[in-house]
Amino acid sequence: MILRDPDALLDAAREGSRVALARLLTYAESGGPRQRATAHLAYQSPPSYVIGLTGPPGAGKSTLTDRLLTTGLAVGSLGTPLDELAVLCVDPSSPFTGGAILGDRIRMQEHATNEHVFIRSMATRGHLGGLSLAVPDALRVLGAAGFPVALVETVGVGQMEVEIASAADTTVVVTNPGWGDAMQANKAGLLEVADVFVINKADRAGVRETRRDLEQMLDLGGERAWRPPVLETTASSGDGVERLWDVLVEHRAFQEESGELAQRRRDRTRTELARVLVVAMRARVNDLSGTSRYEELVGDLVSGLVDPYSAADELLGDV
Ligand SMILES: Nc1nc2c(ncn2[C@@H]2O[C@H](COP(=O)(O)OP(=O)(O)O)[C@@H](O)[C@H]2O)c(=O)[nH]1
Ligand SMILES: [Mg+2]
Repeated sequence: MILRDPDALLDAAREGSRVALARLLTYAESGGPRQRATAHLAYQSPPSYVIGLTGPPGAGKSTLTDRLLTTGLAVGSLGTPLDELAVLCVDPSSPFTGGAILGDRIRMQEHATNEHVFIRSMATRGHLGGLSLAVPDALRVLGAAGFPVALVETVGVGQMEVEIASAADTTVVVTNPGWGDAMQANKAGLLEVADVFVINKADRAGVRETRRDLEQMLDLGGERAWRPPVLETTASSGDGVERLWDVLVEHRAFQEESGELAQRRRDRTRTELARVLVVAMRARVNDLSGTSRYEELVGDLVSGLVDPYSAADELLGDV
């Protein structure tokens, strides 16, 4: 029997059905009444602890994520062994589930068949900004399904990617030796979201210069209770990955003890609600612009009987 009801699907997902979980995530992405019902359920459960990895294409995020899965499952989180981990691979630049995401799959192949790991890819569907609603919803679905920790890999370093990456509780910015060019454009944005910097491909030349650049940039950021550490990894061999995992656990503990996690989640919730409102308002505007009253007001505007602000006020009167 094929389940379609979000309630029943969530029960099945909690009992370990990956098929049910995958279907719920499809609902979360696709909009419509099922998306609403899924969100309604998902937001009633506590969220996963979300670790985001972001950085330019080719930086080694997928390879690193693959290593983190192994380490995370073995070492666990804050003294609690992890029975399962989820990964969301997000590619805002790709309209299809092709290219980069296929690469992610291959990079994480070792875990693709591991029953303790769930990997899901998301690419831009439909309207721009769709992902910035769909990713938080998908993460909540993972939380509701019972994953204590989820990893999110986001391609790119632009504002949009950074926005998605900031849906995480801990954000790792993955760089490489000679990182400067790729990230110059959005240095400030990256500095703002990074909790941890990783210089991956530390087996290559130029690590020292890159570290110096990053530390200088962090110096300019001033005093903070948590200064993002700059770590070095070689994801392809696994060097430095255990240290990275330890730092992720430390950052989580820091945030939980300082109250920063609760604050941060609240701030994020504020932003997410505003985004949902914008989408709802846009739909309302679309509806309004199809009414006869709208056309009448357009006529009045053309004739100079009304100004556009008063017309908008009138149209919005019953919002
Ligand atoms: N030399 C070296 N190559 C790496 C390292 N990590 C990843 N790579 C390679 O870099 C390429 C891109 O890696 P990938 O994980 O797909 O990067 P992503 O696009 O950021 O997800 C692959 O060919 C990897 O094998 C590393 O630490 N050192
Ligand atoms: Mg990748």
